[in-house]
Amino acid sequence: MNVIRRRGWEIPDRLATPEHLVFNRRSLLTGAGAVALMAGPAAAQRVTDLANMPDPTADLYPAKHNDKYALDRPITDEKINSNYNNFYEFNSTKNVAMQAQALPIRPWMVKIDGLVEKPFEIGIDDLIRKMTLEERTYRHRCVEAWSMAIAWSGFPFAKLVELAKPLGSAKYVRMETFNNPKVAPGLRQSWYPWPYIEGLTMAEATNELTFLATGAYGHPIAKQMGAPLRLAVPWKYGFKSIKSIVRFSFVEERPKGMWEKLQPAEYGFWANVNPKVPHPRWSQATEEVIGTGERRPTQLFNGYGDYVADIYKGLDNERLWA
Ligand SMILES: Nc1nc2c(c(=O)[nH]1)N[C@H]1C(S)=C(S)[C@@H](COP(=O)(O)O)O[C@H]1N2
Ligand SMILES: [Mo]
Repeated sequence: MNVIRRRGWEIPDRLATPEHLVFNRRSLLTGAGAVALMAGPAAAQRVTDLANMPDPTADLYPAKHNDKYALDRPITDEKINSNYNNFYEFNSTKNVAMQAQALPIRPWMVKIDGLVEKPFEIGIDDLIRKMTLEERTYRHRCVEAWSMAIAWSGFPFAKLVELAKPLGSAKYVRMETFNNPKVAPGLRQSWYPWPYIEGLTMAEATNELTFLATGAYGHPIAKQMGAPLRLAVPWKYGFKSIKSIVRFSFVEERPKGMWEKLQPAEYGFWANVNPKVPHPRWSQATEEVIGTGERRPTQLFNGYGDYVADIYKGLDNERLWA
């Protein structure tokens, strides 16, 4: 007999599909949306409790480690990493961890559309269970000249492309973050051109380094780090690694990211790391390694040139670096 061991919090199979029906009920009862409307320390405690609510995919972590992408430095301490984040949907300081707990991450539908054989929507748990999760360590470099090293869990973006079945006419993937001003106050600040959008060429999207993270530090990814699904492109400045993705569209035209719309002279489409090309307002030559007090020289393509330099051959007329 096939005995399936189930932890107390796991939902029985008969309830597991369709995902959105199960979780709708749950989110009505305990949803972070409701919590966000409460105030005071009790609400803060509830928010923390919700953040610690068991994740339906928790059994998949820690994922098998892939040691191909070894680091030249220690992994950034998890406490430091999860308390120094950029997530402008919540606020524009690095101190967003607490506020980000108000984001409800179930149900979470991911839409795949545009130039594909057949557009579809898929629940995040169904999507994750179609993939084989692995763990990889990457270094990331923010355009603001700080860096971190992280152990992500997730799957190669190329696997999502396989699932999406794009048409030959697709040249770019456009990604979009959730846009619910009720849970994320930054989204009410109308001077930002929300929603957060980012884009990659098909060659970038299918490069072996391009990774969709569902976890970090051996468990499901924290909300402030972009739960439940976040991009990781370590050779580009941090703003390309879009968080909390709800939609992947395969398109012919180059997508314009939120930062590019806001400030095109400073933030372009390519945004590959290059220590020799300064940001209009500061040098990119070195980086502060968060949590260590150390400054290090920044490397071309953030040190990942062996994997990605070929993508950019023949693109000399493009502004590849910022
Ligand atoms: N949706 C969304 N994605 C985002 C951001 C954001 O504000 N909103 N900030 C970006 C920037 S500038 C960086 S450096 C990284 C930060 O990721 P971390 O907080 O996990 O270190 O997320 C990127 N992805
Ligand atoms: Mo960044």
